[in-house]
Amino acid sequence: MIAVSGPLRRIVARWGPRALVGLAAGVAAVAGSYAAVGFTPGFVVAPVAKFVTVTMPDAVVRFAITTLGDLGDQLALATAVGLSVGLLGAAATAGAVLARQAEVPRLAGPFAALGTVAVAAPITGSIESGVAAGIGAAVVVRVASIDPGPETGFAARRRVLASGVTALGAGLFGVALGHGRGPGPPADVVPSDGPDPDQRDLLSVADERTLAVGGVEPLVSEDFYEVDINQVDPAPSPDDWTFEVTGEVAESVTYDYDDLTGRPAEHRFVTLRCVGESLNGEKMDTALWTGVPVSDLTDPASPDAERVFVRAADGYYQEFPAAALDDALIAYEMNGDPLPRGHGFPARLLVPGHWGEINVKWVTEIEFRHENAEGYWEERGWHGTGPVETVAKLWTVDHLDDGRVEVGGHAYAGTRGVDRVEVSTDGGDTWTEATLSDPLPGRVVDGERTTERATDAWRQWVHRYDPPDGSHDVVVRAVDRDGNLQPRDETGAFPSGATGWVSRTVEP
Ligand SMILES: Nc1nc2c(c(=O)[nH]1)N[C@H]1C(S)=C(S)[C@@H](COP(=O)(O)O)O[C@H]1N2
Ligand SMILES: [Mo]
Repeated sequence: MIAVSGPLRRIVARWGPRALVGLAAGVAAVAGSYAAVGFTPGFVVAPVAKFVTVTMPDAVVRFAITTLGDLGDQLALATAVGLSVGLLGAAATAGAVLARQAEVPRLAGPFAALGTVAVAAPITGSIESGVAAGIGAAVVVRVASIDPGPETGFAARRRVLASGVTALGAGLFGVALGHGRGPGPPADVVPSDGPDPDQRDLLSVADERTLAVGGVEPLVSEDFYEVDINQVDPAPSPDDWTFEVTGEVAESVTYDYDDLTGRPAEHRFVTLRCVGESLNGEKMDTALWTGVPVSDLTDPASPDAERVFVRAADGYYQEFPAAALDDALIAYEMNGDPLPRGHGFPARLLVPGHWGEINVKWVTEIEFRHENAEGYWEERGWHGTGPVETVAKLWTVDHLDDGRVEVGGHAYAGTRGVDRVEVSTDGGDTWTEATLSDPLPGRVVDGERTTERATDAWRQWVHRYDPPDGSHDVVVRAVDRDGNLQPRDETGAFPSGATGWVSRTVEP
């Protein structure tokens, strides 16, 4: 027990139950919003999470990205849920208190609802979400009849309990109802009959070229990482979505989803890697993407400028040299299916050989410009608009039955291509070439397979050796097709990508 005395005790007695009921109202309000719109930008937690990210000091965001990784995302989401509960709970309480001051205590519920809607609707931009939040709060306030003046003891406790149980019920109801809300998976929105023959063919070649190494993902990732500035992804409908070419152009041009998907398609394997990941991190993945060359869409506008400013439906923006778009793709399919929502449905940019951050998802506009500007991450101190560093990752160390040790991973060098991966099992004194998977096949353009060449995709590597007695250090490094050795200098991810050679101590 905490000993509370004097005036403090009176405050707690007077406001404690009210605060708890308010909290319960907040829970029910958030649950109501979720029940109405599901995990979409209309969910009240979405704008709150955005506010948290925007107001968080850059250093904290950087720490979350480089050190906490996915845990950072989960913490941010949990914080946003907590703040949303507090915010809506406060709004509901304010409404209820107002009802009492206006001497209409019976209207505490409706007043709490009004208070909640007045906050939830504008911040979400969704009447539906706001009204549902208001209903949730009103039900709790009604059940608790929070309103009558100071009250202590048993009655107050009963009210708090009743409101808690109601909030719990609302929470369960909200989760059950909201789960199926929001836009369905893109494959439901855009009819898809799975991979077409070209895509099937390319995917099966990737399958054949995948080395069987336990603990190393196949050449086409099974679980593609996601990095987003928001906790809740946008969900533009392909019916409303447009893509515009603007700025220093002879004439602006706008395309809709049908314009995009109606054009001759190109399929290519592309690896993406996030500049914020640690050296041996796992924010590096590969997929078969289908789309339209960006130049097919920008050429009709006759752009005449050196820089581009690219915008997206989630408020994200990036700025980089227009030349980086020379061989870029606007992709609308991934591994033969419509882009998953988390990867940018209806369409995203793929910029060959560049860090993930300029591969803008949910892309809506390319503006040509003469002046330089900073993108979302550059404003926060990062330098991630350039080409990727070369890296060989060490993703598995396995003691085989025959006594040998198997080490393996992926290597990626952007459009330079991986030429070889070298492994040392003595801490870097001597080096051996690892076995590499064959490069992924070149692109298919309008049904025709181009001659194979260095693709902008990773390769797998594996090395098996007889271990020395005792522990030893395995080190790996890649060499690109221009003959550049992976940089040895060790730097952290901030600001322009982690460098160094990955090493690991192997015990006998
Ligand atoms: N619209 C938008 N595009 C975006 C981002 C984003 O938050 N919003 N994140 C970028 C970053 S930092 C990376 S690393 C890649 C990740 O792409 P993925 O989530 O498909 O793996 O998308 C980039 N494109
Ligand atoms: Mo990234």
